[in-house]
Amino acid sequence: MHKAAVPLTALGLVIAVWIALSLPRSLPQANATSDHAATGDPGEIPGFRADAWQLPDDDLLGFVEIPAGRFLMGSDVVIDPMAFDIERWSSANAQGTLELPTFYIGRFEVTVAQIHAFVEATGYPLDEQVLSGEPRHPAAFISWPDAIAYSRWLDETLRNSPATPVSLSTLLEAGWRVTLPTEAEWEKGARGADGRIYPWGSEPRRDRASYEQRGTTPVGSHECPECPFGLYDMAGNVWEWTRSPYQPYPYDPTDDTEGLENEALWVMRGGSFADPERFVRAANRGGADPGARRAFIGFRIAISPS
Ligand SMILES: [Ca+2]
Repeated sequence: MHKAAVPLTALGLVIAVWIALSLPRSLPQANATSDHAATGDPGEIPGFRADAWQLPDDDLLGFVEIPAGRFLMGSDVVIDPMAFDIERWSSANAQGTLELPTFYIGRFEVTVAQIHAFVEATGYPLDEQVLSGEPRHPAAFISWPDAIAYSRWLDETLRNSPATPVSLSTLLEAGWRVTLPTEAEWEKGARGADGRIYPWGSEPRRDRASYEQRGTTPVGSHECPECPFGLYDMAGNVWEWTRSPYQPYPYDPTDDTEGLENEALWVMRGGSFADPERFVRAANRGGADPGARRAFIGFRIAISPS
């Protein structure tokens, strides 16, 4: 069953995001150089595999296992005074405990180089705003349908390629799929089980994330040894689409699969280079029109059992 309309408090953040979405579409990229061919092959990038769709060069092609178990979702304004009302779990409880099965999520945001591999394989129409980005930066100007299209292509590609690691093939053959994370999966990946405010702890840290900056940075630029699962840029750099429609809490997994044709906004998480620290907290929830293509919106992928 669907809940009632998004409450007024939620609309406040939605309006804030709408204002953000009305910013100029072409913000500059940090560290940009002019020697990159706009639509050419990105070639070899250290730490990534040109022979494997520019995915990260490790045993699971950049997918990180998030073990099954409970985590604390949402925010208590007594613990985190910067929390928005929409992060409150219910009138009775500020936070909720949610049990998730094992899933996998990308160590990094999806890069421009990975999008090139997708476009070259499929001819999917993406314009120069996406393709002219630096290869190791997060892909931006990505709409929700664009992110879904990439996920579906990678799902099919990994299923059918002999280059896919056996551990990933086994998951896919068992019915798992490459997709966007739900907002619950995303939040657990960002903050772990202990309810921390930022991926690294309770205080904002400029050495751990890219926020209040003029443009994106290459994925993985900010080491985060304190982060629970070793994921990079879960705070800042680009907002990340999820496969969850924007609904008031308490979070209900059935909202992610039922009645989606009626949804107007999709959840994105993590804040961006353009946002203040309040927006890059792990529990913050952004909502955007699925067709929005903006300089500060990208995504990361997951492999989910459901
Ligand atoms: Ca991010």
